[in-house]
Amino acid sequence: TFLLNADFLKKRMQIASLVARQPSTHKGSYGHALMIAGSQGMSGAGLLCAGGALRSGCGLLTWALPEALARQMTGHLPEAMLVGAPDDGSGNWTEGARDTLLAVSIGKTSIGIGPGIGQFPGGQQLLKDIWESVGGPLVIDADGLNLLARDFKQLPKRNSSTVLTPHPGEMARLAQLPIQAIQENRILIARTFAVEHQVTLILKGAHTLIATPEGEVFVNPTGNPGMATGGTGDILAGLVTGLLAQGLNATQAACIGAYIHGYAGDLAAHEKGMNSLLAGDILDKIGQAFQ
Ligand code: NPW
Ligand code: AMP
Ligand code: MG
Repeated sequence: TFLLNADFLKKRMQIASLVARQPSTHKGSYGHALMIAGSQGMSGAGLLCAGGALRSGCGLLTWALPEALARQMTGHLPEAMLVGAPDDGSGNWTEGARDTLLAVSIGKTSIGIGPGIGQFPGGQQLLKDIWESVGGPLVIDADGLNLLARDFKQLPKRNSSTVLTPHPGEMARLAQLPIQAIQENRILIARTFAVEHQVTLILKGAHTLIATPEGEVFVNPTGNPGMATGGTGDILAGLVTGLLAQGLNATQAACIGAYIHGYAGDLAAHEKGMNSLLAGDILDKIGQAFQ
């Protein structure tokens, strides 16, 4: 078990080469992430995780969302390209989005799915199809995890990296254990799950853990209880997706993503106070955290 710190991120995770851009590069050098997030009533989750991906430094971001919501979101995040997927007419996801999502995933260098997508009829099958049919690095968070939880044991191994970002409640659903059991055995449960299912797991909460498919576990020291507020996890999902898009491996993206997310949370808490910290304040501090 390793404690993450700045020295470790520099030496083992090579964070400096991520932050220092080569002069002759262009946006095509930094990957194209796809974020599948948000639904009617949870457009904020989509905005926050798309924002996290953009602040990671990825070259391009496409945000896929239900088409009625895409119309409402036009101009809200001008840096993101929007793809409206067939929905129920009111901005909620349906299984009918499948072909659009599979088509738009082609050529993307990473894909993130789950924040604010809700639980919807056909959602389980849609998530299974994405798990099985989409190539390249995949990040699954929030409702994406909830939709997969019941079938998790039956899923085939993916050929590319898969990063899961559960909070303890989501981990309890995935592992089919009570939340208390998760919290009492965080390191053991995270490591066992990551090795058994060959995924990279970010088990969130105070002292977020990163467990790798090889059985390594990293403990993140950054972050504070001010981050216990809606939308903070959505930003982490976007940040990790955006780091993967740039070619970092899953261990690097998960460790750097969790560390920078918590560090940005600490900078935001210093300025606003833990009590008043908003998820959007973390987004605004990601750049300074990288510096
Ligand atoms: P409790 O309450 O203590 O019993 P859910 P969600 C537990 C979107 N959002 N330690 C907690 O337990 C998300 O992206 C949209 C211990 C409870 O059982 C999702 O798509 C926003 N327990 C959707 O909402 C902003 C912990 O987990 C359960 C824990 C639902 O996600 C908000 C709650 O989790 C949100 O991000 C901890 N550290 N943390 C927007 N602006 O659009 C959590 N629990 O039921 O999965 O609900 O996380 O709010
Ligand atoms: P979510 O529940 O998905 O919105 O994720 C919450 C985010 O805030 C995760 O990155 C957690 O690690 C972080 N967080 C929540 N509570 C705390 C805490 N008490 N200390 C440190 N980080 C926290
Ligand atoms: Mg969450």
